[in-house]
Amino acid sequence: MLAPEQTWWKPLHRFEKSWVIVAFFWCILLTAMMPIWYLYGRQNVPAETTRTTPEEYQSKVDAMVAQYEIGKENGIPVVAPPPGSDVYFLARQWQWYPVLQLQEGETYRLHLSSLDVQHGFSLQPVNLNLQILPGYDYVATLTPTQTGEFSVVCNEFCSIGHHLMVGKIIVEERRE
Ligand SMILES: [Cu+2]
Repeated sequence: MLAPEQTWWKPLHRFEKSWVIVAFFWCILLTAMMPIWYLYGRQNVPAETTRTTPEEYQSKVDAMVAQYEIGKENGIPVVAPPPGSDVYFLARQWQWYPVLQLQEGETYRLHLSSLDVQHGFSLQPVNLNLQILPGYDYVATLTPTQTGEFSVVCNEFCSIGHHLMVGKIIVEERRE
């Protein structure tokens, strides 16, 4: 066994020192970007959150479905709520419910909540991502700007059937 060299520590080389300084300021910049992006980024959806319970939320969804159902798709109701209204969309293992049919250019208050565990609302191909938590009613104010069929996938692993969680939002041309 050889003892380590006694003078193993040597002052930093000029290059090493400059890289440490660069890395330090880069870390500070990236950390600062998080709140800056949160406050000024264009990606944020105007939203508000209130407390709810799975039972209360489920009854709001059921009431909307009972009132505005226009058909079924693979056993899931297709709902066309009036423009400008409060729209309730729920996540549960392993389904998005119901299918929403919205109109282009109209503003909706889209309520999102989960009946069981945490899910992730990911609207594709727009790539709008929101966290869905049980017990919280998250209200995003949205105005669809494109027509078509949009898929909602779950981007928060919610156990065995997670990959089967695909929902749909249909955006129709505005009716006069
Ligand atoms: Cu999931």
